[in-house]
Amino acid sequence: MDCIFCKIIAGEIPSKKVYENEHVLAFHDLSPRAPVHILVIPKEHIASAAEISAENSVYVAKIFEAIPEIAEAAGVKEGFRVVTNSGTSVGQSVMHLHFHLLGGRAFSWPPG
Ligand code: DGP
Repeated sequence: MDCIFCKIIAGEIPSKKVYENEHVLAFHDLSPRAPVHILVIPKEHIASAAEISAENSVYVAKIFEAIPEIAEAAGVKEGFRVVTNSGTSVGQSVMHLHFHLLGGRAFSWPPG
């Protein structure tokens, strides 16, 4: 499968890893939008949030279990944003489910 994030999981493309367990990998975003910008992804290929189901939702649970630890290690546990883009119309560019963990600056709400 021609998926950049599957290749990162397989170690075929380098990444700056910050966290890994059986289900989850987290690494620094290549084009950071904030002082802290980490991508948290499932180790199984799930195309987007629109493809989450009862069969694969354990990966989502494991991701959100890991996020407090990742945020603490990044120094932003007191305030961070988690966002996922699902679909090209809202900006998804890599078709492997990923949660952006952003912090280290102020963010507007609602997002633009
Ligand atoms: P999105 O636009 O929501 O699909 O976010 C995809 C993010 O992935 C974007 O912020 C840039 C990042 N990205 C794309 N390719 C790579 C890569 O090869 N390595 C890393 N670390 N990040 C990547």
